[in-house]
Amino acid sequence: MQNDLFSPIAPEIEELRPGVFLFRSHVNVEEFMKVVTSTAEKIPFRQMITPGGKKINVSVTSMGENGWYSDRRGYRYERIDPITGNEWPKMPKNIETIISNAAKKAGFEKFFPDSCLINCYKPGVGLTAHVDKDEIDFSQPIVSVSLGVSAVFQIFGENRNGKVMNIPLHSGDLLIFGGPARKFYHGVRKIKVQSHPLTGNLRFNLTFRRAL
Ligand code: MD3
Ligand code: FE
Repeated sequence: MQNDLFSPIAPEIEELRPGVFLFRSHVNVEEFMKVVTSTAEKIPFRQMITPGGKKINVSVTSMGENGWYSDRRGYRYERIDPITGNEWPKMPKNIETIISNAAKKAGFEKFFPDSCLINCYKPGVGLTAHVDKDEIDFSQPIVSVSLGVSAVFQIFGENRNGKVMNIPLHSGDLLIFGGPARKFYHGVRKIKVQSHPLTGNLRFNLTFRRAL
């Protein structure tokens, strides 16, 4: 792991709260960005509409067997992209292996993601506090990978009006939410104007999930 080069005795994983595991600078950013680019070439980033009719600030696309989708009919996972009528791009095996191996290290032995939601943040865009509850099995964790410019990620806990934990996330960081944390409220503060050699002023976040 990259971390070992700089601090051999530092633990590779930090458990921030029960069920929240942070792996700093864990992934090869160039390798993951290639997958983001090739996915977006097939299914472009787009802003979805909430069931209430509001446009979501974050632009999204998906890869894997199932893609997250939202419109006036609700939040859900779809096997076929309703816009292009095509299957979502495949999740590369090597990427899936990196993710499931990280999950194993956090104690999730059988995590086989069938969906990866890719979020794109422009400066000024954030995510308000929410819970991810469109997936069937909450015993499965969610594994997140951050790419590009940095963000402040927020963990609220069981309800959104408790004490907030602010966690800076940088390119290459991998975060796992499982167990009690799987149903925590969380969000992302508005992205500041910054620059990254591979993404310009953008931040990408990949969330690997067992959807169905
Ligand atoms: C905690 N994405 O896509 S990733 C999302 O940085 C989402 O784009 C954020 O929240 C982002 O739904 C945060 C970390 C994350 C992902 C899923 C979670 C934290 C989570 C599910 C449950 C609890
Ligand atoms: Fe979320």
